[in-house]
Amino acid sequence: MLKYPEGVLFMKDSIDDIKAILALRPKIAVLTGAGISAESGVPTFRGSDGYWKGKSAEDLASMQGFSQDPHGVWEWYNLRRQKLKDIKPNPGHDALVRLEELASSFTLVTQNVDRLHQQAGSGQVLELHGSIWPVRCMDCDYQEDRFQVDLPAEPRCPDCKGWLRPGVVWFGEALPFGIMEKADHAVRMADLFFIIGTSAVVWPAAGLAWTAREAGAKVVEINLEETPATEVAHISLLGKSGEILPQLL
Ligand code: BJW
Ligand code: ZN
Repeated sequence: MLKYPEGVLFMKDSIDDIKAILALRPKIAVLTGAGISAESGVPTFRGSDGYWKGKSAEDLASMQGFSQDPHGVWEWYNLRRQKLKDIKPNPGHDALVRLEELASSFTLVTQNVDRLHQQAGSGQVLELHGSIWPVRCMDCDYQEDRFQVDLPAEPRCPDCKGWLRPGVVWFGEALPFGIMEKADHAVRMADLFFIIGTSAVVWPAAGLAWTAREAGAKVVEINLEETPATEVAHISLLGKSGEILPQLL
């Protein structure tokens, strides 16, 4: 663990304190959520624009939701895929690429499925909830990245004609094998942990904030509003991540 210089007080709103830690080349772990992509034009899940035809993420992003209405759920994903085609990373994504250069080790953990971190140039990204671009068959082992946005409304497997589904993690499903262990390890090693643009209500991702605090990291939250994770944050910066993150560098 880093020894912090005298005078670093960890005020709830102090950007200078974060800069002082960054000057020491800390080990950094970051967890991002939909809020970091909001300024690129990607709707968040639990904001006013998060509903689709009156349905919430909890209704749509589950095997139950898909079984009840596969056509409707694919319509939702196709719409999101189409939107993403014209969307670019924003200054928040870019700032995380530069933050990586200031750290002695850096792990970016995201709940986002939009791949905007990778598009911005972030190196290794742990995608806890998968990605919207791969499709996989529900009946056989077929899977591949499909970057074309005009998928049919009921896409079928070319091998067995079973239903294809997006390569994301729905409620009640396990996260990709081994990924939580990697994220947990990085967070436990970190001197500084950022939790950015997430409502911190979806587990196990949200639990990383509590893990970071228990393991001794300084926890910095960046969000438009307070969340359940604010209680474990040493520093809580209220505002847009695309405006706050560049100020740290
Ligand atoms: C800005 C901003 C700006 C806006 N700047 N900020 C423990 C307790 C209770 C429940 C559970 C538990 N453990 C597990 C559960 C169940 C469940 C869960 O968490 N439920 C709760 C909701 C109650 N979790 C699961 O089911 C997970 N699986 C699991 O636990 O498996 C166990 C298992 C093991 C072995 C075998 C089988 C099972 C899986 C969770 C999957 C979540 N999937 C989704 C959909 C992904 C696909 C898709 O995209 O379609 O992931 S749901 C949706 O929520 C999506 C997101 O990644 C996730 C989190 O949302 P996020 O990113 O936080 O977005 P928002 O909209 O909620 O918040 C945005 C925030 O940004 C807000 O705070 C704004 O203020 C802020 N903001 N603009 C800064 N400019
Ligand atoms: Zn198949």
